[in-house]
Amino acid sequence: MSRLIVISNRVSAPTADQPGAQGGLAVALTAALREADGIWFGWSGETGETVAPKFETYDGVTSATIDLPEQDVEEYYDGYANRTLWPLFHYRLGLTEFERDFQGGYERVNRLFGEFIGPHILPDDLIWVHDYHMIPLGWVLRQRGLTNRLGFFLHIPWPPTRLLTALPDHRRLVEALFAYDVIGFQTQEWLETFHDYVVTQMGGSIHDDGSITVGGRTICAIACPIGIDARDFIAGASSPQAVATHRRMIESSIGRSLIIGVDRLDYSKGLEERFNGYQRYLETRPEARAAVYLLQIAPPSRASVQSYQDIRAQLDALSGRINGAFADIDWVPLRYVNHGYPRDVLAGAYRAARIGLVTPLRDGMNLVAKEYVAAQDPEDPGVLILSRFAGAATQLDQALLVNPYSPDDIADAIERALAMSREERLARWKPMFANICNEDVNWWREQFTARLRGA
Ligand code: ADQ
Repeated sequence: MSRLIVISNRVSAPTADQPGAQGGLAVALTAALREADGIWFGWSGETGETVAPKFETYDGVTSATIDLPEQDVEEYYDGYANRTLWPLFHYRLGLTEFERDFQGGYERVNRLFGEFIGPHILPDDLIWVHDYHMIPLGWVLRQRGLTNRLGFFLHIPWPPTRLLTALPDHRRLVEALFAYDVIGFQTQEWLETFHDYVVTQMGGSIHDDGSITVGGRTICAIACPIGIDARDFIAGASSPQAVATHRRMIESSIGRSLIIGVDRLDYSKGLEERFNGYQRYLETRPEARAAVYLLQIAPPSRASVQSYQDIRAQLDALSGRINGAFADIDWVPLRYVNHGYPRDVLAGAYRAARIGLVTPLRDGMNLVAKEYVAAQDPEDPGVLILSRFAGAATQLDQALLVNPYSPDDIADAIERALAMSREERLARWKPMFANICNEDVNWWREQFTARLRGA
């Protein structure tokens, strides 16, 4: 059996320092790495001179990390990845920064990865590269003479052609993708927007079997939605920590319905729009006001980037205004919390919530929506309100789908969810739950690696 080599910006395999599993993706990939005697390569998260990778084997899984010089972190990670590609790929042209230095740093770091990883790859290793930080890496590895099977999975949306063409050197970035044998997108929609670029900008052709030819090169591009580790999450929802959290939430709710939001603090998650929608609900339904409250958990991310500092300040102000306008001596309409929680605590909180409010403006998939569904009580499930612009909406189409830009749409959905009969809640939840169990993270991994092995 071939070894599997996973390469991503950060490595989340368990280590002696952090023995706990680091989320569903890490669990699925570490299981595959353990089975295939593989290695997970990535940036250590530390700045410093780049020297040979630091290898560590823990619990049957080997990780290998390199440090990056400060300038590289600024230009590659804070710069091109987080200030250019992330906003552009989430349709936020106004937030996208176009700096030649960022692109230079991005390509330099990808070459650096190739240089340090290349010597550790054996001829029949399968290589699976993840996400927008590492698009050119396949091309770099080919330049070094590698003929291995190479796969790439994009966790975020693929932007419409007209947006992408605003990126200087966009064609160079897309051409680099043709070094891979298999490219995976979260949904059919992102796959189709990729097709559109290939046909209109590169003169490529799409074949009936889904393969794509540009020039003399044919590769395979697929839609392959990521799932959660459903079995583990469901078990976590009955763990002592989850049960204790559930009890704590119910007690502190004193009979009011809990609406929950859980997101990294990121402008793509539509938090401001969500708060506006909730505010619209409170304004327009004064009689129902004190029967609900919203708990928004949003740990800060990418705090060194200005647009993230801005969104944080805006949310602080908006949450203050909502509470100032509507709170009473015994009721606060919005509990806004800026830190992370262990998975089982989240599971308990999801289960206590009558509504899961997941309203990103654009999201490759959105795993929180799936976690909310997985954590529900099968006898008395809550209602998922989901943005139609999240990749998850294609699988979870029994949710109440909303336009996250419309405060009225969000307010109406909250009203409808609160009034929904148990019968309708069950009828909506069951197929979503079945989907989450069937198309879980292991299913996703197997779909992708089967194509990578076989194509
Ligand atoms: P993210 O943008 O990070 O992922 P998401 O899919 O929602 O978004 O995953 C977030 C994860 O972080 C979830 O597992 C959630 O439980 C966890 N999390 C969020 N807030 C937390 C908190 N306060 N405490 C603890 N955990 C918290 C990117 C893409 C997504 C895509 C994923 C996977 O942007 O579209 O779904 O990759 O491919």
